[in-house]
Amino acid sequence: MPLARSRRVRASPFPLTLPTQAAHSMFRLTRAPRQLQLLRRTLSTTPARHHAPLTHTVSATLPFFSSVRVEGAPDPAGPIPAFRVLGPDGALVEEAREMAEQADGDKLERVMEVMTTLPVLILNASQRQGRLSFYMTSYGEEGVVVGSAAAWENDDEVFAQYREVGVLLWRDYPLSSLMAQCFSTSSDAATLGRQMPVHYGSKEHHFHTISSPLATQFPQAAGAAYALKRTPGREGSCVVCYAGEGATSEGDFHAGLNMASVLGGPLVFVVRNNGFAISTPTAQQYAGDGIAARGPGYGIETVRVDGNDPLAVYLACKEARRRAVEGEKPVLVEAMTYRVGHHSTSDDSSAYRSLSAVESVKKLDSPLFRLRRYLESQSPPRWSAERDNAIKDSAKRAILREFSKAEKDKKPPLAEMFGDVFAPVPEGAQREGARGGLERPQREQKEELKRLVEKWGGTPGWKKELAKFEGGREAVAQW
Ligand SMILES: Cc1ncc(C[n+]2csc(CCOP(=O)(O)OP(=O)(O)O)c2C)c(N)n1
Ligand SMILES: [Mg+2]
Repeated sequence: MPLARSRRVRASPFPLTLPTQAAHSMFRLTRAPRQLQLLRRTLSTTPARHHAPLTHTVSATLPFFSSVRVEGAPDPAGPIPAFRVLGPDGALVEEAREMAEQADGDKLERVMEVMTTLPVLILNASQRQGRLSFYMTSYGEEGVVVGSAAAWENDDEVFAQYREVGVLLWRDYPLSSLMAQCFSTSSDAATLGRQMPVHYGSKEHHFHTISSPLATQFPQAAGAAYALKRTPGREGSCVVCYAGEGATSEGDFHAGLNMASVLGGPLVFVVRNNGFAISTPTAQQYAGDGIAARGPGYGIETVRVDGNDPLAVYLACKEARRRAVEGEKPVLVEAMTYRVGHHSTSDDSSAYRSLSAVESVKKLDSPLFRLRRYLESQSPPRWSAERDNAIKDSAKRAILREFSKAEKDKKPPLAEMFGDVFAPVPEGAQREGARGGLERPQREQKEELKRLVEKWGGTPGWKKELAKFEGGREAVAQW
């Protein structure tokens, strides 16, 4: 058997097998106070906040438990249900009608617009492999990313993982900045051309620069929420922390959640459970009931949502944010979705999952299709084929225009590659062994780069690449 075949695992397109009945019953809503009640979860574990062991419930038997209890679910001790408002065919779940109709229609149209733009951006960026060194897509996860983005205020502080460019699009981050980051040009204001593509950051858009090491955003977000709580004038703001389910296997996830629950501060954790961490399927990532089951362990209010239902994501995140801000505490949202695209442009997922499973999710469960159908069914219709095409056309034109511009822009001088890593060496401390020692690794790296440029800089491939940097090869020679 060829290696690729033997490594292939059966993908579980779980959006199709979510405990929908349970989800529907959980959110059978009639009055607003009841809606809020139903998002509240009680646990079979001890109360989240108790002060003395004597307040524990006692039992004469050994009360082992292996699940959390969800009030309102048909089987309170069964799998945690996911909140759903729109079915895979886009039809409104009758029991959720009242809640769905509270959502602002204009906002949902904007969600649809941004969700429609996202794949156009992805397609045009990822297809240019070779011209763009690397890219990561959000195919299949548009509902989680844009549905949640719509629930935040524009000055909420976002700590993202890397697949959440839709949040920036929602906040009108200019395409020119986006391209400058992906092409590492001199106009890349946040990372000055030193970061890998898709590591966006923008102070103006309250979007903290993405870090490659997974899960570092959890403790950072916990700290930011604590800071927000202590900052006069920022009352009412919230921190949002996005991550994939794979990142939650890192120690930082646990440290971050514990810090957040103990220190407090308004914070919503959104975990995109898309079934994979590169090639590792969730079955090899955890043995419990996903990520939602962990929230109660940290005393954190939690909700699971059908991530392919943009409207449910929006409603759940809006409510999560309200609870986080009013309670000055963290709330966890687990969104069940599916990574339709490859992990990145460096990945070929056919090596570890069946392409037919991917195709069936694409056909049977698209977040774009669900919301589009819902908006088309409104009276008067809030969406149409013409509008869909017009948005795709204008997005494509704008993206290609910015793409061509960024491609021609110069990259910063090569010497700047080493800037901001070490503190500036103080005057008179150049000697090795003194504080000047800090400079040594930087100097060694520069010398190595200079040596390589001198050796290979004249070859056609290197020549072409070096010409893209301000000052080119000559700037290196002057070091
Ligand atoms: C600490 C650390 N370990 C490993 C990696 C390599 N890596 C990059 S993305 C990724 C998978 C993450 O999966 P998940 O959190 O589920 O996010 P998804 O890609 O599915 O959106 C891994 C293992 C890394 N960047 N950082
Ligand atoms: Mg994942």
